[in-house]
Amino acid sequence: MKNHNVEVIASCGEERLDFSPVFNVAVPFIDRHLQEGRADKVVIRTNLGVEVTYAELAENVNRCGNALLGLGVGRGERVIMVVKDCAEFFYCFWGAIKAGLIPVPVNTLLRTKDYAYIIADSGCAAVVYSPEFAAEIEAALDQLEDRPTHCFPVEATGEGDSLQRLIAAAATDLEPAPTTAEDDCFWLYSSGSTGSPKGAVHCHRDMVVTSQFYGVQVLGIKENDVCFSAAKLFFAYGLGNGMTFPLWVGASTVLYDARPTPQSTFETIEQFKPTLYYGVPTLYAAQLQLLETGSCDLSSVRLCVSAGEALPADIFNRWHRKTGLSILDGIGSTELLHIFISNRVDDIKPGTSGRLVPGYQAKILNDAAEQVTAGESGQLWIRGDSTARCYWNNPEKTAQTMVDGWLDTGDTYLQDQEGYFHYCGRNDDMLKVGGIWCSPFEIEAKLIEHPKVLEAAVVGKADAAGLIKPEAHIILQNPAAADEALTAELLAHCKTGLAPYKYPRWFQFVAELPKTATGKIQRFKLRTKLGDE
Ligand code: 3UK
Repeated sequence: MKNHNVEVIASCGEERLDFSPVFNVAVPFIDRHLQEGRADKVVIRTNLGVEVTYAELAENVNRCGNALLGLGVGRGERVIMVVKDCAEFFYCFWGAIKAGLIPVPVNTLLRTKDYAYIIADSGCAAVVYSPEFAAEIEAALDQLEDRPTHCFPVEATGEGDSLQRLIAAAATDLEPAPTTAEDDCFWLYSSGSTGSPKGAVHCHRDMVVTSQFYGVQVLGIKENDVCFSAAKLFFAYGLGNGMTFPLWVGASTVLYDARPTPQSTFETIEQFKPTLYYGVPTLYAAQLQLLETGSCDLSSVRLCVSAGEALPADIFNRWHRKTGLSILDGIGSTELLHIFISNRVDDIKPGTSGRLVPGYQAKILNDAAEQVTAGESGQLWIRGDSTARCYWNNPEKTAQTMVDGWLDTGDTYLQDQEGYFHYCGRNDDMLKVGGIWCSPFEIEAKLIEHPKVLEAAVVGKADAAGLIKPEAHIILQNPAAADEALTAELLAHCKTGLAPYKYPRWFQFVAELPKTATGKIQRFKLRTKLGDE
């Protein structure tokens, strides 16, 4: 087989991927399209009016790889990307990969202390950021003892370096680094329950696996599809939806550079007419609310996808009634890179995550580590070829989570008699809010900073649509001070230091918190069960 080639081999209805011994994943995802005659096809359209063809994409990927190499970033070194959804995200991500460097896209909604942690933990050689995030990034860099050598924005505001200037000045030809399918390729940080993010290390093979097994086999994505992901590229979910799946089949993608609102998402759909639309449950719920009073022409869309947290059956049904469209709910994770259990266009059971995606195996274990029988719940473990190799710099967490090729998802699931998987909650205290991780410890720490707060416990509570939001239980220094003004004060306090989705939506002032004999807060005792309200 030629270098940098991957073949999809089908036999007996099952598919297998065969990688050439020298394999750089930028070749099949970027360069292949020029050989296959797509040079002039537009691959990226953005809300700012930018249009990029496959030929321009390939050239800018080369330029960007050369620019990074020219700065002295070496093979295997990390490039942190705090970049909004825009064409340069593609150039930087694929340019780094083609040059043998490791891009690390990071959540753009984080705050200074998270960035300081991730930059230090990754030991990165460069940090590239959209100017919108300059204040948080520069504050993070100021906190560090060892500042990475190269830190620059995508677009320059003044004189200095910028990704755009470096790209413009760089050479247009770049040989792909001679990597293999098992070599480290890119990382994604996932939040941990103690608040410290963990870098999941993915190899060159992983994006091929998710694109072929979920993108092609489950979504049936084809060259004429137009993708629009409201979930951003820095999430593993958005990265597949809005970038790797369309690039795998020579399709196109629509990028929206700001925070998605129900309104802006509908406008983007009407303007760019995507065929595949990807959202998260909170957004579908908000869009449904908007459809009560307004309307949106969704006629271009053939299929909607939801992930990040469980999609309540009620939202599926209302969306279907209102738009005639199905939403495929599927569960994915940063560690497995994309969705591994999913509903199918012709096989949907609302309120469940569906069945296994081809290429993945599942087991559900009870507390004695034995497989449970149908209908019984337990811990969900998954095996598949897109699993991260390890967590960077964290052998303990790696050994706990990745065992004999199996990955502990941290979720409780049951499989019913018909084979559908039902989500039953997390095994830890972590919350998913709008599809994004929230650590209760982090929110509690913020609350305790406030001089009037003695103790705090944060748990997830379902709102009217059945979606989880943080609820704070608070013991005050002076219990008599509890009133609406204080609630407003605490809310404002949380909104200043926490990522925007993390503030508590409810405040309960209590006299005591349930604790174990060793003083650990028993958050499970504070949780209102789904469906109680
Ligand atoms: C939860 C779900 C119920 C679950 C992701 C699609 O969410 C993604 O990755 P993360 O690492 O979080 C993983 C965890 O989120 N979850 C995700 N989807 C669902 N729970 N139903 C769902 N449909 O706790 C899981 O362990 O942020 C989603 C594709 C790629 C992804 N990385």
